[in-house]
Amino acid sequence: MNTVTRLTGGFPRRVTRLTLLSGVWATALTLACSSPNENGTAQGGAAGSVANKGGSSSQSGGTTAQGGNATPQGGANVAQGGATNVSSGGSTAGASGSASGGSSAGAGGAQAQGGATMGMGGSLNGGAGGGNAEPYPKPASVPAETGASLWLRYPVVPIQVRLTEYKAAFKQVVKAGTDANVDVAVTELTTGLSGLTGAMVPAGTTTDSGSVIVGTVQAEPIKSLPLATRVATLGPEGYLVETADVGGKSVTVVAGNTPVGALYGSFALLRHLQTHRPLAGLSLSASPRIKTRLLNHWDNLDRTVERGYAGRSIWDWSALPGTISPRYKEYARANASLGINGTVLTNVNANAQVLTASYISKVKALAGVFRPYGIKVYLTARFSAPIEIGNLTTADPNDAGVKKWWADKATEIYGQIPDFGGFLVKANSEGQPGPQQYMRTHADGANMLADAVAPHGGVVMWRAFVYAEGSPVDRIKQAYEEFKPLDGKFKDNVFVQAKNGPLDFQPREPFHPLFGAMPGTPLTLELQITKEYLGEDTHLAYLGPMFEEVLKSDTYAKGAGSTVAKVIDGSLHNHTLSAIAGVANIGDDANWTGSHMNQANWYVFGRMAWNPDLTAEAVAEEWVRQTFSNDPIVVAPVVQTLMRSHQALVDYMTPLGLAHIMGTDHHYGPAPWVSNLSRAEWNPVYYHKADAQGLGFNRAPSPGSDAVAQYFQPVRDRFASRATTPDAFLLFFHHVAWADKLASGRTLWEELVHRYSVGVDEVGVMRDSWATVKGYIDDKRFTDVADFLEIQHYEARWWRDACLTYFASHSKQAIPAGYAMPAQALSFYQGLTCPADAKKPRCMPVYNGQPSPAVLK
Ligand code: GCV
Repeated sequence: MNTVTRLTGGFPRRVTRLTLLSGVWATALTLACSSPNENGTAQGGAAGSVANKGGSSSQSGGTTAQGGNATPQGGANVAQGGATNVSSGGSTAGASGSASGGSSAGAGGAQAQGGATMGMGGSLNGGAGGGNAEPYPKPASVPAETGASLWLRYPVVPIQVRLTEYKAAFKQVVKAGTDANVDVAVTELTTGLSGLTGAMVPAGTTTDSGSVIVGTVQAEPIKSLPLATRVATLGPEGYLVETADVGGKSVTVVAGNTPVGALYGSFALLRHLQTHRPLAGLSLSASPRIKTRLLNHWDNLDRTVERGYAGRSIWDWSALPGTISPRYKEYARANASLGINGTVLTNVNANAQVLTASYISKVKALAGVFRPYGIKVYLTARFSAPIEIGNLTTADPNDAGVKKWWADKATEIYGQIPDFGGFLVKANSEGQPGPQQYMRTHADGANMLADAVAPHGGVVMWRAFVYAEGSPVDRIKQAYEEFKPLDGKFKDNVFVQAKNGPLDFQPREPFHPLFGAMPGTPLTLELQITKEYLGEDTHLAYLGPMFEEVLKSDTYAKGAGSTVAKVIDGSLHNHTLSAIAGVANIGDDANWTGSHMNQANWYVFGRMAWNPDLTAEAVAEEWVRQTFSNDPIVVAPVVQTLMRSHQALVDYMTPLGLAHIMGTDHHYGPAPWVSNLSRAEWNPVYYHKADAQGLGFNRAPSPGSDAVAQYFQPVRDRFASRATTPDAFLLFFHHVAWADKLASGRTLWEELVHRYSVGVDEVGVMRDSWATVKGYIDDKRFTDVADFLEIQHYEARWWRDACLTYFASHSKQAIPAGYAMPAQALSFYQGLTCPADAKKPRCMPVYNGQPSPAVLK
């Protein structure tokens, strides 16, 4: 029995825990119109480009190609994404999406001809944007960085032509309007422009040439400019950034319909400059597709963080409200730079204490820091709070006293925090209390809370991550079975929040069948930025490709093109509300996220929350340029490393649709053999179902669990048939015989060995690729990343060898010729007990020998 005692504000409770997860998933585009392959959309381009580097990478490139038409398909999709961004007037990402999208497929070709570094740089006009051929000087020395500045570093532009251009254009910042958001915009612009130009760019009051005018269209001089009418079409959070003539003076205008729009425009301009784009033809405009863009912190009041790998919670509750850590403002800046406009401060495994008066005053203090950055605070609501802190005897949502208690509580909160966002609720899941304890439904519970916050303009986000006690036929069916019948029964200010996949945050899962299936309810997509099942802080796995996969998945709810992105942005079913949430990976570590590379996952969540059409590769590129360097010699290998990293991890952890085979509770290392936990669906053996015949969970129609019936056609039929299920999800939906042939021509057993082996070797390629940037970025961050890649390489081999020795005990087959033998016997891996630190359960014995090559020929 796997149990954890959660101490949440004085209410210790034993909570049953899942220790297995599953996951596999494929793009809707793949589902809709192409033959299956293991590689996601963006992976294709990256794999293709890497394959051309030769050496060990050619193994994986070859593998990718064998997996199907990944490279051309990926390239095409990336290019499509870029085109969309440009036409929607996207800012830097829009522009770079176009550039790198086009180059993604092309990058491989360029590199095949030996232009490895410039392949990507060339696509971006010499790496500095806009046709600048001036090479980046190799830095003589680079000062150490902790990573604390994230992507908001603003080093002086090191190429003269661009520096000269920027210096001429940016001499002062002038405010148009009087709101706090605009004040912040001025501060951000003066800070950023001063850093980038190496000259003081102050705030000014009179409009001279070289001014940046930032503000709203209601304020002069923006109000009288011709561009003001175009801003009006961009919605409340949209922005337009262009050069203009004001009274004969050449200026740059950053205009929003609202102050927060102006703030977002300021960050868009800074992003443009941080990525060294030219100013000629400057025209950045965008507005968010999704209205509510939230981080969800799983932070406890004692400053532990559930599934946190970056130190303690940044919320220093005991010091609040008197002491305001400078980190709160830095946090708000970083989020605002991405367009994140809300944060749920507390864990969904909630503690009612946060709803008491003393905590509300602390929350109020945080809200005060965040407000100028356009960020609202939300809290998790523990359903039993009326009992725990309200002295009631029931939390029954139909009870008049309970209703009044919540209504009064909402009034109390809004009295302190008028722009409070609302409540996020995990109910009747993993031991959390909920309405079902009173024979009420999720809708009854959500609506009661919705009534409480509605008079104040608040919302309720009710999570669909539920699974019942007992041993169900198939756990992944439960959320749909519980929530689909409730469609149309929720109040107007309720969201139902579903994870990207139907199981849990696995390395790869098919999209959640609830997306598209509840037309009468706005659905929130919950992504996990913190990498609970993806190597936590240590393993490099850039989640952009995974996020892109789910957002582009076609549910077919209203025919082809009914993507998950269109479900959650409200456009598919005409909802006014729309939301997306990312479970934060933030803690009090100096670098915020436990590893430098994990910052990219915070970044890409925010950017895709703003525009779900952005491509993972475009976002990776802008992040690398801002975080490390614009020099193509850095940009190309690091972007490629990011882009291949997720697929590499899937391959060495859970290839071909395997899921939830991680170690009990910590979810870090391999443990596919675990079978002794008290609930069936806590055990890895429940998910992979390895036996003498084969491997995989049969979710096809009877005798399978028929989970596929929860999908719309043609997705349902595609997953129901062994022949049409993409390799990426094969074992998620089918029990496949060991000797069955896959699209590659290999048997299942051979393909499993191959995938696991390629995954290991890919990490070797990533490590070697990173080594090439030494001397081009600071040694501190270089070494931090290099050290983690070294660990990841060994641990990938651990995963491979542990899983293959275990599965071989069922398949009774030997490792085929051409692949390395596992380093140890199965009993060795089963006998490993990892160090006491449950957050980093690393096993020193696995750091022996040579992790790669695993593919020997
Ligand atoms: C917050 C999984 C995680 C839990 C998490 C839960 C959830 O089970 O392991 O830590 O709890 O998902 O999303 O509610």
